[in-house]
Amino acid sequence: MGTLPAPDLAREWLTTMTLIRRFEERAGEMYARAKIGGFLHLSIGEEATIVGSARALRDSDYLISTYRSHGHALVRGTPPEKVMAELFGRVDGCSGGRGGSMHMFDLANRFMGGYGIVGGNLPIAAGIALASDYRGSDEVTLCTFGDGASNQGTFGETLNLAALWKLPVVFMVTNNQFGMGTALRRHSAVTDLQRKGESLGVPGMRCDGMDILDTHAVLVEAVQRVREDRRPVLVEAVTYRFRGHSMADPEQYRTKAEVAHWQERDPIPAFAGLLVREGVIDAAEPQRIDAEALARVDAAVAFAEDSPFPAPESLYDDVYVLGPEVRGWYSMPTSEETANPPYAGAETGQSAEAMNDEIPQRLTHALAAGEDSGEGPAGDS
Ligand SMILES: Cc1ncc(C[n+]2csc(CCOP(=O)(O)OP(=O)(O)O)c2C)c(N)n1
Ligand SMILES: [Mg+2]
Repeated sequence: MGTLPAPDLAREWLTTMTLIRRFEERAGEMYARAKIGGFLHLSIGEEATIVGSARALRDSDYLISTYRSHGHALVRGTPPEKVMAELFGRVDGCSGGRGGSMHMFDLANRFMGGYGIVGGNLPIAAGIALASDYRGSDEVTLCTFGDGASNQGTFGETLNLAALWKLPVVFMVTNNQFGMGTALRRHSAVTDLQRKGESLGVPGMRCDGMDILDTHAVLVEAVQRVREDRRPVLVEAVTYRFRGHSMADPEQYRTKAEVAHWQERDPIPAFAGLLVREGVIDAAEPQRIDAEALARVDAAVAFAEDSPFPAPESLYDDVYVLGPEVRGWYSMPTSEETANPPYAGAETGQSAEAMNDEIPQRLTHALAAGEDSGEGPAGDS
């Protein structure tokens, strides 16, 4: 267990964990009321892992996460209003309402997303770290992913390359005991996840992800090692998600008793109780912090409700990179650039205008003919 931080910091950690918890509870309610579409993955129970690790970073460091990343956006400083508006698919969301729950993004706060592909963020983290070194900075990238993702090909490929190229990445596997409905011991031959990078040249560390002090202490050490040595490490944070994998999860793979057992270690009351016992805060403060969190979440919902949906004619904005440096058949105009398409379809012999007009038309026809892949919460995400 780590040592207590200065009182202001300790209060901030408790405040942020409480905000994430209340925000996610409300997001779950809003999903049930159909205010939020697509999928919704909550990290309730994992707040100490999120806040303890992120607070080991400098503002100039990068954080990259998975589809379970509302808390990661909040801990990096994205306003709750913008996170809630993103969940609602509104234009004022942190990804302009185009990403939704799985694709939070906030470049200004160096939160690099939010990815729906399990393990998809690991190679991106290596790229960010390579860019940091290329620019000669001492920035570190913290890349979080799940226990299930540690079985992905990208895990081995990325850790190998990161070790070989000496990239400054802290890989943090958030071991919440399950990949969807499959328990760790049923999906991974090696359950001591901190050891999974050893053969790839990436040393391992472990923290108690239910304990913010331990998580923070271990991550401070990991970040410092990576910053100074410019070599990756792998940290396993042992935690538990109290809710289902996503909102559509009957949870037949675990018992209520098991969930209740882990809930006894709920990181928020545990830390609040410690701060009261140690005299850092008075006994009434956790309740005040909680009331403030609820008020902030109320404001976030009101903001999201008031924000408009993106305009239909902006559908093709920000889909493809346009410009003379990226030439290809896939270039299509955004609404601002329709007047002056930068593309010249030299390879196909087709004019830029013809290509650029054709693609949206084809999509529109396909949608009208019902050729889209359908919608709704079915599927396995
Ligand atoms: C490449 C890929 N395969 C499968 C899926 C479907 N899928 C979504 S989440 C998930 C489980 C991942 O578990 P874990 O890495 O432990 O993260 P957790 O959900 O527990 O945070 C799976 C298999 C996907 N999104 N991407
Ligand atoms: Mg998991």
